[in-house]
Formats: sequence, structure tokens, C-alpha cells
Amino acid sequence: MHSRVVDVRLIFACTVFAYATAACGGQSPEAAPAPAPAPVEKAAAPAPPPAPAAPVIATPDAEGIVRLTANDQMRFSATRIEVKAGEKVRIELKNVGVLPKEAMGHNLIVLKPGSEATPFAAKAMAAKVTDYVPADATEVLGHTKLLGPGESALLELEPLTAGSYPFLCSFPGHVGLMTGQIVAQ
Ligand SMILES: [Cu+2]
Repeated sequence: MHSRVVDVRLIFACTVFAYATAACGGQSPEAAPAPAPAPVEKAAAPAPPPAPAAPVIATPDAEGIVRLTANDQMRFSATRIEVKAGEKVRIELKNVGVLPKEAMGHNLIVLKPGSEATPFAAKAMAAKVTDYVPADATEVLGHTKLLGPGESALLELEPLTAGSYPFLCSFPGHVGLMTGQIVAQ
């Protein structure tokens, strides 16, 4: 017991000396190994950015209608709508939110293949009187009116040729979250 205390004191003294001169054990300061860095308390890793969500797919129901909803969280219920090429497309959009239309209205606009939803939405912001659908937009294949809470509308499109057709809600600020693709195949 006694010798252990002495040992501890010796080690302590040597450690203090080592810090003071870096020469404990007769090594020159240059030869002293760098003290191992104190273990750093690992900070909680920041949450990884959310992975791109897998598309939620919607297809026509038994009546041949794709049922899509939009909510107060600025989300469509599907981000990918799969239809058969060469068949008429019917998509029902229902606004299932409760917020007023002026604050959280939704529409469904389908664009021609190759069109970009974001620049379209930027143009559409100025078209409030026409429910955020610019009258002169040539890339629009079809659209619903702007829907308030509890409202729904049916959008019918002529048969699509195989391809990918962007869709979006053009209410100001919604395009970042409310876009998707209609895939005809
Ligand atoms: Cu919207």
C-alpha cells in the first residue's frame, strides 16, 4: 500500500516534470514525443441532410382516376404519377388542408416534356388573376383552377405519348415542395 502511494507520487512528479521540461526519462526536449492529444469529446454529429425521398407513386384507380391530394404542409400526396401512354389521363386534385385559399391555395399544372417547373413557377407568380397560370404560357398541357380548403377539381388530359411530364403547384412559394412527374409508358 505504502509503495503504491510512492509510485503514484513518482509518476505524478515525473509527469509534472515532463510538462515542465519535456525531458522526463532523460530525453531531450526535441526527442520527446508529442503528448497524445487529449481525447476530444465527440460532439453529437449534426443530423445528416434528409435523403431525397423516394417518389410516392400514384396510379389510376378502378375508375381510371388518379386521386391526388394537396395539404397545408405544401405537399402533394404523390410525386410520381404513372399512367399508360396513349390513354386519356384523369387526375383529381383535392385540397385537404384547412388554411384559407389566399394563404395556402393549391393547383395542379402539367407541363410539356422538357419543361422546367421552377422557372415556370417564377413566371406564374405574377399571374394571380388567372390562378397563377400565365395566359401566354406555351409549356402548359393542362391545369386545374386554384383550390381552397376542401375543394377539388378534375384535370383531364388528352392521351400522352410516352415520356415524362412535370407537374407542379404554382401558388407562390410552393414549387420547392410541390412538384413531381407524370410518367407515361
Ligand atoms: Cu400549393
